[in-house]
Amino acid sequence: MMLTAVWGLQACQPTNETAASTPSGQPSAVPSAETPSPPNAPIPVYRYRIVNTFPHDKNAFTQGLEYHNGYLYESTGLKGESSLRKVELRTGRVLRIHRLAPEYFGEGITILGDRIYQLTWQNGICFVYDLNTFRQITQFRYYGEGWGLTNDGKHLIMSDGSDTITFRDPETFAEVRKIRVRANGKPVEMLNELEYIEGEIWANIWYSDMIARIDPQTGFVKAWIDMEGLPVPDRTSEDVLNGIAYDRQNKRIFVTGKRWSKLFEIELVPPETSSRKEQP
Ligand SMILES: [Ca+2]
Repeated sequence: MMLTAVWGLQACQPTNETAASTPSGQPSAVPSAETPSPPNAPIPVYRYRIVNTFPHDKNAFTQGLEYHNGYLYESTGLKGESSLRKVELRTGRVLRIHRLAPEYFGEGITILGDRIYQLTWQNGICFVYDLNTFRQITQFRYYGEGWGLTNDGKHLIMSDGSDTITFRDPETFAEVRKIRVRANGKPVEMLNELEYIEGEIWANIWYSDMIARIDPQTGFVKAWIDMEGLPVPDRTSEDVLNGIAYDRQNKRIFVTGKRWSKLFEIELVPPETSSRKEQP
């Protein structure tokens, strides 16, 4: 029933609705992707080009990444090692750090206004900090797991490891709406770290090198980005891609992963017309 309702929703929309929400006429590292139509049309797979490589703390078990006013903000996980950090992009140097109490496992972060929101994995708590001091302002409780977090300027946008993304009120953390993420009608689960980029939700898929570009209205995957092949030294199977950040002013995309010694600025490479992939 849910699926029927979702398909019906798309059928009622003009085909260029999502493209129209993306600013046009300016150079961008993010070529706009239209939702494939009809819904079973092949989903384009983008590749990437490395523009810059920066140092990244090899000990950071990255669970959240965001760019704000010239700096990276990062959340790290694992009990006893979880933290919130302000990081200098060029050097990877940690300029400010708040360590979580050892019972908490840090997850996604996002900045809205002058607040930083930080999820925890299975603690059911979202911490809220002052952006400049990292002093805790308040905290919210939620049911279920916390994985990725971003925002669209109005709502917090949260993943929990399933195929569902939840929009929440930043003042109360109350649920506003949910979307179920689908690629050619199939659920896309393990949605992890998130970033809101030019009117799309980008989600890296846990334990894969794929990023989904998701329509925030329908939940449809408009495109994939295949990140396989990033040159990360000494990478183990646990050290997965898990960090997307976007510099809106300069349209720069950054990616990193758990315990990666490098952070990459990338540009997207549009797919060859013959290059198609159904699932990560
Ligand atoms: Ca992010």
